[in-house]
Amino acid sequence: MKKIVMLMVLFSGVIHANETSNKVYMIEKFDQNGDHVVTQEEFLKSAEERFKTMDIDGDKTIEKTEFLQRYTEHSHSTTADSAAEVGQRVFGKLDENRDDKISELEYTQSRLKWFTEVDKDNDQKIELEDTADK
Ligand SMILES: [Ca+2]
Ligand SMILES: [Ca+2]
Ligand SMILES: [Ca+2]
Repeated sequence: MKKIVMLMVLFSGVIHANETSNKVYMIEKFDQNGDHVVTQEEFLKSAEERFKTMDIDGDKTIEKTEFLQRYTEHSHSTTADSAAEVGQRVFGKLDENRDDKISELEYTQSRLKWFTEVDKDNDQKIELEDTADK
């Protein structure tokens, strides 16, 4: 019985830590004017830039090869194999219509979904202390 409680505490701690680090990560990455708040506008702008970096041949779609190349370049995994594996999985999530290409719309939409998930109080801003957390 004690064990179960311990596990639950541990588990909820992990979830909470993940949420916070998700926000810290987003603010670090996407806050462009340095006010420690990421607005939806800032977020989408950086998504657009990121899309352009990944679209190597500039045809407004990210082909699977392009994605995997960029992904393995930027991945911190120790082996290229596992980076490619994770890349495949991430690609699958992004490619909603399964045509092995990520369109700008698919990319933006998945990014927006992420934004909405983190933006708990729904004010189109990611800040460290979302009002809904309190
Ligand atoms: Ca900002
Ligand atoms: Ca392309
Ligand atoms: Ca697609």
